[in-house]
Parts: sequence; C-alpha cells; structure tokens
Amino acid sequence: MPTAAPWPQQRVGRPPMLDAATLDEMADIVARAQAAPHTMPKLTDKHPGMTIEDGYAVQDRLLAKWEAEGRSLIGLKAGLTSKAKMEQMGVSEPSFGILMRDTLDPEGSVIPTDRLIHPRVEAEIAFVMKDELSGENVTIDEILDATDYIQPAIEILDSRFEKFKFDLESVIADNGSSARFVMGGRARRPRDVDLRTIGMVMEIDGEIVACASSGAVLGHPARSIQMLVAWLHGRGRTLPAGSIVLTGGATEAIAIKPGNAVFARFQDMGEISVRIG
Ligand code: 0L1
Ligand code: MG
Repeated sequence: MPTAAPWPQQRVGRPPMLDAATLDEMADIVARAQAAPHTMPKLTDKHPGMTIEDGYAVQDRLLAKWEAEGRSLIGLKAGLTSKAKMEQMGVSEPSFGILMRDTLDPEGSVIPTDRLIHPRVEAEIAFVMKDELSGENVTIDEILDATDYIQPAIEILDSRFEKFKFDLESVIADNGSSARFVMGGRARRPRDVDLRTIGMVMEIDGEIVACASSGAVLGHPARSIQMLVAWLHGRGRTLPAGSIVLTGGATEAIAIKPGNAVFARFQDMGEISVRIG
C-alpha cells in the first residue's frame, strides 16, 4: 500500500468566528455571484478576521439554500491537493467543497462560458463510492474497498473573486471555485490500476498544456478521500455511499476561452473531451 505523503494538518472542527448574520450575508453574496455571475471582492477584505471554519459555515448555508431551491447534492470535492495547485494559489492546505447534481455535464458536452467569469480546467480522478465511509483514520485499503469505481474527470473551475484575487478562507466560501464537472473515459475498479502512477495529459486545441501523474495528488488520490473523511468526521458527518468525490487536479488549472476544444487523456482509462461554448 502507498505510504502517506507528508502533508500539512488540516484544521478540523473549529467553531465559526463570525456571527450567524454575517455568515448569512456572506452566503447571499456568494450565491448571487454564482447565480448571475459577477465578481465580488474577496470576503476577507470586509472581514479580515474570517477563518477557514467561517468559509465552511458559508458553504453549509449555500448547500441549505440550494437544496431548498430543489437542487441536490451528488458528491464532494477536494481541491488544492497537489503541490502545483497549492503553489499556483499560494496556499498550504487542501480545501473541500460540495458538488451539486446539476453541475455534472456529460462527456462531449459544450460547456457554455457566458455564465462563467474566469473559467479554468483541470484533470482529476473521480471516485464513486459504494459504501459509506466514516472516522478519523480511515485507511487507504478501507477507501479502496468502499469505492465502486474510479473514473476520469475534468473539473471546470470559476473563481468569482475580482481580479482573481483571493485567499483560502474566501475560496472555501466560494465553494472551492466549483462551477461544473465532466466524467467520462473508462471507469475502472480501484484495485485494477496503480492509482499512484496514472498519467494524465491535457490538450487544448490540439496542444498539450499540462501533463501529470495521479500521484501528484497527495502521493495517491485516495489520500484526498482520507483527508475528506477525517474532515467530515470532525463535523460529525460521514461520506455517504453513492457519493462522487473529485480528488483534486494533479496539474495547475488552465484558463479556457470560448471555442476551445479540451481533451484529457488518462493512461489506461480513456479520454474525455469537451468544447467550450
Ligand atoms: O478544485 C480545486 O483545486 C479548488 C481550487 C480553488 C482555487 C481556484 O480557483 O483554483
Ligand atoms: Mg479541482
């Protein structure tokens, strides 16, 4: 089994610092910026004392609001899980976010950008869980046992922050820049591939723009799920059976524009293509 890569400790389970009214107001600001896309200043400009837990408290409010609107949760995302992404964003710990069912697009789709501000793409390994996972110290073996299949994915990120300037607290409140995601290629059982060494090549308009190995994600992408389950545990939650989990981009995210043809090849797992509309 893979050895765990050394990684910063995530800060779990601390209470929010900001009061409920301020968190409600932040959730309204973020929800509006996402629904009728427009930029907003990073949230810490007005509230410099905002913590990472405040960011997650805003996310909880977004989820409650979206569910009340009839949208449903389909899974969770881990982000900033590779050194390339952390360096690109100037942060030192992963983030977690929610994936809504209506943000999943089929392979081969045209992804409209008229509702996106700073769209970027990254190639990821998605896990689809068949069993619930819980606990502070779930092992990689337990994660693989609980996984139905893994599948190639492309995440389309869209930060809503002005001039693309933000910090981790603000990004978490903006649901980790989640915009859309696509799953495709060939699904595989998790033990039928070496999850540490799956090569990924991202092409835009026929030009290679990024290459990576799946091991760039914390040494093994199941480590993202290990951290996610520990983080959920810190909040008295579990990872439900049936969840899709995006484990994080192995490369930095690449900017896209209308007309681009995005193609991601995954070693022994096929490819995904999407067109940017
Ligand atoms: O999926 C992710 O890696 C989250 C990234 C958040 C920051 C960004 O917009 O790139
Ligand atoms: Mg991602």
